[in-house]
Amino acid sequence: MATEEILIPDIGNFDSVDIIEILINVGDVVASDDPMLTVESDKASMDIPAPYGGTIKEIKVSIGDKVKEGSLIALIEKAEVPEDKPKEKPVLAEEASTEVSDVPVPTRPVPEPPQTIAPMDKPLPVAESVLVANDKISHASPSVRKFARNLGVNLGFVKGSAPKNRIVIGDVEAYVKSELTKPRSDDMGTHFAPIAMPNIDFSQFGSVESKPLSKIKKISGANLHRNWVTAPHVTQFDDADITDLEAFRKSMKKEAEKKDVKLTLLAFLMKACVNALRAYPVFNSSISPDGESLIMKDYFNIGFACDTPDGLVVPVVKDVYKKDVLEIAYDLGDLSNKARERKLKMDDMQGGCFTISSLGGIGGTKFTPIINCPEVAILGVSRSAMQPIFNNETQAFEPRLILPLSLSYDHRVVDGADGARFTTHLRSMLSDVRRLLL
Ligand code: CAO
Repeated sequence: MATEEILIPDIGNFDSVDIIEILINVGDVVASDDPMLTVESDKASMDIPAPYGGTIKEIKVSIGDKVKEGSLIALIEKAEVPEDKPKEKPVLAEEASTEVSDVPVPTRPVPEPPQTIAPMDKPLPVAESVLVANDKISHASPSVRKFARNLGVNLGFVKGSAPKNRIVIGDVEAYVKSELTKPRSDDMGTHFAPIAMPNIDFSQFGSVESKPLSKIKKISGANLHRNWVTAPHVTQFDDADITDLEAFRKSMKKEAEKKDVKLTLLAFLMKACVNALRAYPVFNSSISPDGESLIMKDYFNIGFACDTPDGLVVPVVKDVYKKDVLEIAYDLGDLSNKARERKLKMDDMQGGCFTISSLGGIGGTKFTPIINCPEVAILGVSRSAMQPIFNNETQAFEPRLILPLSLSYDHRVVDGADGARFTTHLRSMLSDVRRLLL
């Protein structure tokens, strides 16, 4: 097979142009018309195509060299295939914009490129690409544009490393690599992607041990993270005077025990929450999957966060509205036992409308619970404590048992005013046991 010289072809009215990129390596097998080099004048860039197919034996130029028509580029071992198409003269990018540009030049003003990154798996539609990737913003040769276009990369987002910020193939590859290593999220099209967590070797600071996460922790962790980033949370705090309620509960405890029921505060809280959900039905709703409407629920199933040795689970007490406090307390005890013995069935954890997370048996004054989406609100309950409360009628401080409430709600669905109305309603229910049990 013959070794042939490849020369710079007729490049029009240019005496000399700079080589800005070499797209071939020794040993590469190229086909006729494959781009070999990119050259640039002071006005535009162009690719120099291979005149015929074959194997590159030697490269005779370097980046930065000045070349003109007839300059020797490379030696090629010509493949023995018939030439089937006539050679075309290479054209400067500015002379042939439709061939060399990956997008049409916009006819409307071009805004600044957006700061967010276009997801790699969903290339921008052409109309959007036009806004950010055009010759005014990204400076790249036709072959680089073609390469980027094949990968769905919007050049408006790629930083050029060559002189005059020109984008070369390596820049596109580096951009793709950096995008692929970023954490991804498919969160309702918000393109929210937090920066990667640093990978720290903690053993450099002291002795460490690696413990695998339980299955429950992995599942609940993923759900909590999704809910946290999906629903804009607001937490409304309030205090309820439960002095009378606690006195009543304690007076009923023995009677409940005879029926094998532990009458806990949580049962009363469930009753109060259903009363508030009926008064403010928006709290008993979910956003439809398309985000266009609210699904209002006519049933009242209340979930409760339950701490187990394996992690957090949320069993659901069904039809709370139709049950009295003893029945609710019975269900609570039954579900809590099942949760701790890992005997909960799928059905025991489905169908919730609203959740209560009670840390009162443990301690703490206030906390901000994460909504159990697609529910739209959750009530956090902290430890009750005796406090001196001023009585306007007697004009004196009185010791009262105060229960701290923390209501987190999804601000896409619930307004702040309704959040405050809901907790006000709750506290009035909890402060007046007669109304609660009506
Ligand atoms: N203030 C003061 N004392 C409280 C209280 C409160 N708000 N709530 C409960 N207590 C007391 C109770 O009076 C009870 O004492 P008695 O037996 O004398 O009545 C004691 O604490 C233990 O209560 P309990 O925890 O057994 O019962 P409960 O109904 O209050 O709670 C359950 C049940 C399942 C909610 C609870 O066991 C639990 O798992 N809590 C943790 C929930 C959790 O992890 N939430 C965080 C989720 S977000 O990460």
